[in-house]
Amino acid sequence: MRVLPLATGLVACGGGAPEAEPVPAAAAPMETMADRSSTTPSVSFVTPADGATVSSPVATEFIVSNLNISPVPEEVEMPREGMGHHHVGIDTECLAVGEVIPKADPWVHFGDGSKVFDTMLPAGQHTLTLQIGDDEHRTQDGLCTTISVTVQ
Ligand SMILES: [Cu+2]
Repeated sequence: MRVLPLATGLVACGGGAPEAEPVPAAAAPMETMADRSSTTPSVSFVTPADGATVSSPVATEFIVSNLNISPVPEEVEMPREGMGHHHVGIDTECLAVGEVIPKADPWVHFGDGSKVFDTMLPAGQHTLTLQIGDDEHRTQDGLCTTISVTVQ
C-alpha cells in the first residue's frame, strides 16, 4: 500500500466543479441577487421577460448585480463611485458609454432609486431599454440592456 501524499486535504476528484470565487460582503449589496461567481456589475429586467406578450399598462421591474442603486443626492459635486440609478428608454436603444441620458422623451429617470415602473404602451411591438446612469445621469460601461415585448 502506498503512502498518501501530504496534501490529502486537497482531494482532486477528476474533472471537479470549477472553484467559486467568494464575493466580499461589501461588494454584494443586499438588493442584488448577485451571480456570486462574478463581480462585474450588470443590470436586467426582472419583468417582463424578453419576447413576452404583455398587456398595457406594462409592469416593469429592474435588478442589478454588483452595483448600488441609490437616489441622486440633491447636490452632486462628484458622481459617487459604484452608485447609480435606473433609466428606461421606450422604443430606443442603449446610449453610448459616457453619454448623459436626456431628461426628455423617450427616457424616464428613476432618480429616487425606484426599481419598478408601470407604463402605458399602445398595442404592438416595443423595445424597452434599461440603462444605468451615475449621479450625473451618465451611462456606464456594460450597464444597459434591451428587451422587446409585444403589447396586446
Ligand atoms: Cu438619471
